[in-house]
Amino acid sequence: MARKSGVNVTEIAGEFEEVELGDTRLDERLRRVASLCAIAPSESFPEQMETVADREALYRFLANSKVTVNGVLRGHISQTHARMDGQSVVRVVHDTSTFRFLGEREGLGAIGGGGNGFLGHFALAIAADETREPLGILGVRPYIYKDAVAHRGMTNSERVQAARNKTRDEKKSSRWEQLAIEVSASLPQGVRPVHVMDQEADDYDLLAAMHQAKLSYVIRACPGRKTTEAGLSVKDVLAKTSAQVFRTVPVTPRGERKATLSRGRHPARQEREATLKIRWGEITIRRGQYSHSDIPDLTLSAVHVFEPEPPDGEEPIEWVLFSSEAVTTLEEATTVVDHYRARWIIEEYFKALKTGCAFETRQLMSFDGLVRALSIFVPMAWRLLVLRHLGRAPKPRPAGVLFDKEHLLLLRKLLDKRRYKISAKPTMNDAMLAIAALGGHIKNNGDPGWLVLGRGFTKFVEAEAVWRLAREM
Ligand SMILES: [Mn+2]
Repeated sequence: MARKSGVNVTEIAGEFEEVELGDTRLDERLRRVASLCAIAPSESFPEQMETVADREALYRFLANSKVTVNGVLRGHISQTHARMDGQSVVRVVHDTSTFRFLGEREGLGAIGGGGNGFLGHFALAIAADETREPLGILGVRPYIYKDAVAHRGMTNSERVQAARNKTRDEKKSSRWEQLAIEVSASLPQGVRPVHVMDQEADDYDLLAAMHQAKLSYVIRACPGRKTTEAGLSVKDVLAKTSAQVFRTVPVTPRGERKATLSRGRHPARQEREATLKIRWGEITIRRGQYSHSDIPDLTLSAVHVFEPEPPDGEEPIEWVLFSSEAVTTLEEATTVVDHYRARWIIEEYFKALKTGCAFETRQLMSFDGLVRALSIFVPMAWRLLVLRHLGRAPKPRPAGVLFDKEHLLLLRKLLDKRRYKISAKPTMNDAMLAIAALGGHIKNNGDPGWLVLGRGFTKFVEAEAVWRLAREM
């Protein structure tokens, strides 16, 4: 059932082919446990492992100190590089997510909002064209907040001082440029990465490090940030240039619950069409008093997208984006905005990992074990993401992008029993809905969520494995 290129919906083995954990038996064990996990990504380990021997092998694997995130992901990263074939620019979206676990586990740290867990900093490759196809994960850095413990009992000013005394490399925020530098260095020849980061990365030292490493980036910035022009913020400087009508965009509604959960960062809003304007220019920012950077100031491009006339009582849409790219025309400014618009896909990826692969329900008793398990789920979550992403693309794509003829035949047979009909020339959307239907999704209920899609996918992959077995006999 292999396809010539790209992605095949039920095959994960290729993502683990090139692993090198320093022990061939360990490599083989990884392939075995990964293939079992892939059959049912959302199920618990005891359910995924068919035999007692497999279960023991899995737990031994997850307890082995030779098993590292980079080692396990080697194959997936190299497949991700292969999927960049023929592309001159690739977006690399970076972000951090929190993984929360119930109960006492060894080595976890306190995380925001209460409870224990760890953080994972990720880099996800996304095609730079309008398909925005997720190509795979390029790097993962799991870490724990150690400051919470180290700073216990300190006064506020002692805490500030402790933070200032850290070198750039010791600072948590350096993970952004470190991963960007590392990921860029290993990309195939001729592929230029544009690194995309949210406002957490608007930090002088980080921007300076990106410049020194000559990396391309689009980073969301604080509109009120000071510039070298006396008393003028980034927004003030840009306000001196004339704005053009940009786009009309639908704004999705946001409830009170989300507003409360985000502590005001994402206020509640009504559904509306927002008319946006755009302007751009060059701005210069200066390093702060406690900066570790040896560059005194930085000149970069800034693009301002804003809603000049928001409805009464609604927060206006506003983005300021910093970029290394030259921006002198509307087209160039639009390119910067479009790079940033691909950022939300990493948020979807985190949902695929947490809900689609049920990562936070894993019953492993230590940070190290959980991190090893995470690395096995990284390629699986990516595959679920691709399925949902292509299934929801505004321009319908044929199901053949991800499914071969036999897959579709099997899907038809499985759904016949439920009197669910798939069109003769199915699109990716038809195929995604069909997979979700196996998980109990009802077509009229709109796009399937991660839970139901993960469940349907589990059933499909299981059925495919049985079918293949039956044909071999
Ligand atoms: Mn973030």
